Amino acid sequence: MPLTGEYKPSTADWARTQAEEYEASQGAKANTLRGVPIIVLTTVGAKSGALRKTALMRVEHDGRYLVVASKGGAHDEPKWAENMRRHPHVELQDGATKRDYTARELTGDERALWWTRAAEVWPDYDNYQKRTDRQIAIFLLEPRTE
Ligand code: F42
Repeated sequence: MPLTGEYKPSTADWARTQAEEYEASQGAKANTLRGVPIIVLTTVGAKSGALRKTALMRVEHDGRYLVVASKGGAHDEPKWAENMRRHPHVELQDGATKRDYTARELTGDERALWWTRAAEVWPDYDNYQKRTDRQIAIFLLEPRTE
């Protein structure tokens, strides 16, 4: 069941532009960052209840996706992370395909396994973690059946 609601654009111009161009072109344009594929995540705003669309690196394994709340190693966490804690039903667009997923924050061994997978795709994640005292949250997105 797709998410419904008013879309509220991100205040980060570069990221907003990439997310909107990617979605409008069915993933045919604006689909990489430094040559590495991205996806677009849609979350429901924790405060606004609006739809928020966020370009993120594509980390996929067996039909499940990982999203990394790095924000370049900033000390403040990206807002979309709290959106997902409040509203775990999210949408993810990978190329022309958009599906519904349930987000689950990872800890322990599961977190370590998926962090390794993420750093294989985007090695800078390790550098981002060195820049901040906060443990960068990561979320596993598992396909919703209903
Ligand atoms: N960011 C990452 O964290 N990880 C990545 O792997 C990543 C890859 C990537 C690839 C391409 C690209 O173009 C951007 C990429 N980014 C990546 C950046 C990402 O797209 C986001 O810009 C970044 O993570 C920051 O996310 P953010 O949710 O903090 O966005 C800010 C800029 C924003 O839009 N803020 C809004 C605003 O109005 O200030 C609020 C957004 C929001 O969700 N608001 C909540 C609501 O209810 O609507 C309330 C939030 C609150 O509590 O105030």
